[in-house]
Order: sequence, then structure tokens, then C-alpha cells
Amino acid sequence: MTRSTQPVALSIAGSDPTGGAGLQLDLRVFTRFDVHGMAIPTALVAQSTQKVHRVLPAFPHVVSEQLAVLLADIVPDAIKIGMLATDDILLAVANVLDRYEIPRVLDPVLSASDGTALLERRAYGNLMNRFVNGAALVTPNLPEAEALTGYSDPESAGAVFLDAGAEAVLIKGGHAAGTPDDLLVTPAGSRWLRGERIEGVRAHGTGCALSSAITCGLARGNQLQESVEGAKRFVHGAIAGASRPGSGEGQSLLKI
Ligand code: PXL
Repeated sequence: MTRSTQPVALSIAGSDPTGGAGLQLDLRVFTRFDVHGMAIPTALVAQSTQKVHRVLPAFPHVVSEQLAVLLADIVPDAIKIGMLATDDILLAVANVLDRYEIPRVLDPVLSASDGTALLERRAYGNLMNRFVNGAALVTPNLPEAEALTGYSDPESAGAVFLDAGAEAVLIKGGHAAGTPDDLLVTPAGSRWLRGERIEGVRAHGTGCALSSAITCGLARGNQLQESVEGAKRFVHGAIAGASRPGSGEGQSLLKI
């Protein structure tokens, strides 16, 4: 038997049966980066490419048991955290992760594109205290940055995330008018990473794909900025190749 040298990443996120976002998408991204993927579901989400119908959070103690049992056996090289659904699940995950020092990428998923809450409002404080604090990177889009920090301008929001204990923040500009540039904020300063909009594609799962791809870079031991730039190129290609299966009226699915 040979020992595998394949890097290992873990996604802690919600299930998206369409495969367009969430755990199902994260695992496919891990595979594309030749990283072994592990996955812990925080919620079952009944959804189509049109809308979210229902969110069923997992039992918090089952989430924490899955995580504790897994980490006692395999310690991943990096962890991606997405949808946490409830304050109780958030705390259950945080209490286990606190025992480990594993680089974490936090995608602070608050709601789906149709507006359905994917994290309950009362959990926002603990998201900042327990997950932003200590994260290798936090990847909010502009609405998430504003909801969590109170600031709509990316420089001010980035500063609040750093104050809350994040090592770095990537404020994603895809929701802004004009070019979708992202601001990477670190204690050493901030810099714009240029983006290019692909017209006519309304894809979902871009945030999940980006944070998972960055997690793969970190799991491989790459530097943060290199990981972010590689992930941005990957997601750009995934949007360019996106398709609209099903009724064709909903959101596009990324080509991973
Ligand atoms: O794209 C945000 C997101 C994350 N995770 C899950 C989702 C969604 C959006 O619908 O369903 C499970």
C-alpha cells in the first residue's frame, strides 16, 4: 500500500440538490484541483434552479459528531465553511474546530439569490466572533459585507473583518455595477484584483466555487494571493462555460 500524498480539504456546507452550489459543487471543485474532498452537510435544502423551497437544518449534535469523528481520524490541510443555517449549528462546528489549527476559508453565506435566509439572523454575531475570528480568509460579497459590518464600501468593511480577527478578507465585487473587481484586504494593505464580467449569465454557486478553489490552493500549501488569483481564473472559466439545464428559466449551472 502506498501512502497518498494528495492534499485533503473539507467542506462544511449545505446541500444543493441541483449541484449548482453547496456541498455537491464544493466536492466537484476539490476534484478538479486534484484534492481529496471530505464533506459535512449542515442542512438539506429543497431547491431548483428557480428558487429555494425549504431549508431543513441538520441536528447540531449530529453535525458536531460527524466533525469530531472525522477530525479524530483525518485532519484536512484546509477547510471551507459555507452555509451554517443556524446559530446552534454554527456553535457546534466552532466548538469542535477550536481544538484544531487548520487553515479555514469562510464564505459567509447569509441568503440565497432569491432572498431565502441560509443563516438565521441571530447567528450573525457569532459568525463574526467564532468564524471570522481566526479565518485565513473571509470571502463576503458586497451585500454580505454590509450586513455583517454595517459598511457598504469595501475598504471600511474589510477593516471591520480584520478587527474581528480575520487574517485576510476578499470583498467580492460581482454585485456592483461595472467590472466585478474584488478587494483583497490584509494587515499589510489592500489591493484590487481585476475581474471581467461575462454578460448574460446569471449563475449561482460562484461564491461556493471561489471559496472552494481558494481552499484547494491553501490545502496545496500555496500562498493566499496566488490561491485567490488561481481561483478567480477557475471561476471565470466556470461561468464562461455555464449552462441552463432543466426548464431553462432558472439560474445557470457553472461548468466545473
Ligand atoms: O450560493 C449560496 C448557497 C450556498 N449553499 C447552499 C445553497 C446556496 C444557494 O442557494 O443552496 C446549500
